[in-house]
Amino acid sequence: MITRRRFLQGSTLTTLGLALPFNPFLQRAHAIAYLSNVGPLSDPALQPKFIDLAPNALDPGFLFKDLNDNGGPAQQPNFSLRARETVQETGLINPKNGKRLKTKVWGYGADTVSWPGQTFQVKSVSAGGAPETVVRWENELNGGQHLLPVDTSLHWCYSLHGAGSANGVDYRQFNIKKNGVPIITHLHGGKSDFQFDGNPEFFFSPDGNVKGPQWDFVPGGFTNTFRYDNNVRAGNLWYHDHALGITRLNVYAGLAGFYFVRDEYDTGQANNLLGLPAFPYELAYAIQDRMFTEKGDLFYPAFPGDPFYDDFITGEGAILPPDLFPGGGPTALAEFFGDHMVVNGKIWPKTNVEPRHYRLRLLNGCDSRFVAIRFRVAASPGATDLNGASAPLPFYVIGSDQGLASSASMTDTLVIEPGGRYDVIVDFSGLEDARIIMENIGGDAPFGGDLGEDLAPEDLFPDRQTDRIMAFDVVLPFNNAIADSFDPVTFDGWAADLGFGPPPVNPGATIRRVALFEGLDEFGRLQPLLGIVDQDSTATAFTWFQPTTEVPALSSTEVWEIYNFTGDAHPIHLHLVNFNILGRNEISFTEGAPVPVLQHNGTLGQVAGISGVTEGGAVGLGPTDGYVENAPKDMVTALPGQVTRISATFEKPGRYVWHCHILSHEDHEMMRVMQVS
Ligand SMILES: [Cu+2]
Repeated sequence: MITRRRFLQGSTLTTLGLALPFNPFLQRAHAIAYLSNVGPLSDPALQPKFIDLAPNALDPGFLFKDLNDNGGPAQQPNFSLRARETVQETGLINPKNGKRLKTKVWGYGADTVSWPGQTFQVKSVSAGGAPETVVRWENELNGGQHLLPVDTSLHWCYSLHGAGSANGVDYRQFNIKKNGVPIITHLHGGKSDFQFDGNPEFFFSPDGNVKGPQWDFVPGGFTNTFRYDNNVRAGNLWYHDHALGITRLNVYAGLAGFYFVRDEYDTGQANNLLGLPAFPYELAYAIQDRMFTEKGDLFYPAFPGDPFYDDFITGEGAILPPDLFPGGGPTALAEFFGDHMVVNGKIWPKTNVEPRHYRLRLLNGCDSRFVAIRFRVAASPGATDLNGASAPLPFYVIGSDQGLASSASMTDTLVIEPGGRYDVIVDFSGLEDARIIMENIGGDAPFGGDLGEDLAPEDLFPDRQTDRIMAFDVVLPFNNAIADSFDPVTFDGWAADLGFGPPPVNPGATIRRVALFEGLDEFGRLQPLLGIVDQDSTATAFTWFQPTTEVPALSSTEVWEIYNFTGDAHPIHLHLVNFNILGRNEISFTEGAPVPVLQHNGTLGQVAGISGVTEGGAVGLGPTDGYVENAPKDMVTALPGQVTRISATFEKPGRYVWHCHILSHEDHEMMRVMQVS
């Protein structure tokens, strides 16, 4: 395991060897109304565990109301939703007096909003659903300030300028105080036309007066009424904010929710052919990590003295000019790891279950954290930690991001990458009166591939509470009126007959070699980048606004070879498509002298020159390693020092994006345009 610190010490990028040219675009970062001095942070060890019930995102009361379930030639599902500020209880208490605290968050909703947003459940065309779901997105974040510190030095909505914004508008005339918070909702996993895909340069402000530059190139111009394609198979999509350079903060504030597609097989109803548990035995949980202040406010580090600041700023030798960063911030950090685990907006919740099979629809909605889950029987029904817990229980993985798997995989550990979704069957039968804890054996640090006992102490929080996520108390009596009919043999039979699993591979597919880099931005802050591997086995890194290099032909199938030259794993996401993860190989390469990387504001950052890229032996990753990938995926874990191969077909034309789903990375240039034409 290469920890971040060890990797950086060994890197060639220890000094900023490049002169920064005079740059007329650099301007003072706006210090948004936010105080670094927020007082003490909440101590996760003093917070209750497994007290509050986890809201089930598939509870009928939590579904958006216009569900198109009235049968017949379908009425078009139609939703009018808003993003707005609200206050909710996360389960946090004041440890001194036990009183419950309230947390200000942002949510999506219809009449009332919540974190996470309410759940969409729509029918596929094949199941009789309408061709499209229509959603009107209202931005009501007009309070004049963000909940969290905004680093306005990044390439973001209101720092686009004439040279870097496609429509020539200088967006530096806008700010959050005057114009409100820009948002744009992305349906993650959706096969959406490009103008409805929620790409970062399609943001819009609360009054709609400020619109991202790409709206100028859409026939008909700006609209906040989006159309989502229902001509897809059943899958576990999700929706979240994707505004340029501020996604990490908008999602952290609460802007995310589930979007389930049902079809004629995976109906979501009891007595489905596949024998899949249905509500109330189907549970949907968004797993996130957060930090809070002692008063219950969301906390996001950005100033000297804050968690990670020293690791990612001073520890790397970054020098933040005081005129741009008064008081040392607010600055983006390379990654974020929260010390409180949150499920559907509740810290360390629990759920009461019957002794039978349950279907869990799990989403990793964290900024940077890879989780690796296990299920273990606690030492006692009241235990709040894993001391004396059983060996991990076996469970089945039956699907992932965009649909069901080609067979059920038995495992006892499952790695869930940030942005990834997994469809899991857990059997609680025979565990009457027990408490089963969902454990996390992923570290509190950038993921390098190690789990559990292989983690270095510096990759774990002291007095770590993030080793547990939630609990399942087997205290409900078995309801004989509803059969417990999940059987992996039955599932595998249907999977073979109906062609579940990842999309088919085209042997003649074009091969595209792309790459992941870690460089430094103009201030010496770690800057993750995407780029390409050239014919001569050198590699070139690019920032977001540099000319597009990923240009798949419409309807073509391509194999993308993703070379990871960094010290960490990156969860890579392609919009529009789902893919087949073909495999991985070791790579070797030479890191040379730093080469300049043009930044959005005309300054130069740098990245180590890469040459001599060669491929080594195959790397096998399977269920026994915690990786289950035999399903349609739109996320893939690209491990360090490896090339990861995926195969995808590009079925709609237009301007899409591909990026790392570590939100702090995509906000800091680890995102590129993907133009399908
Ligand atoms: Cu990344």
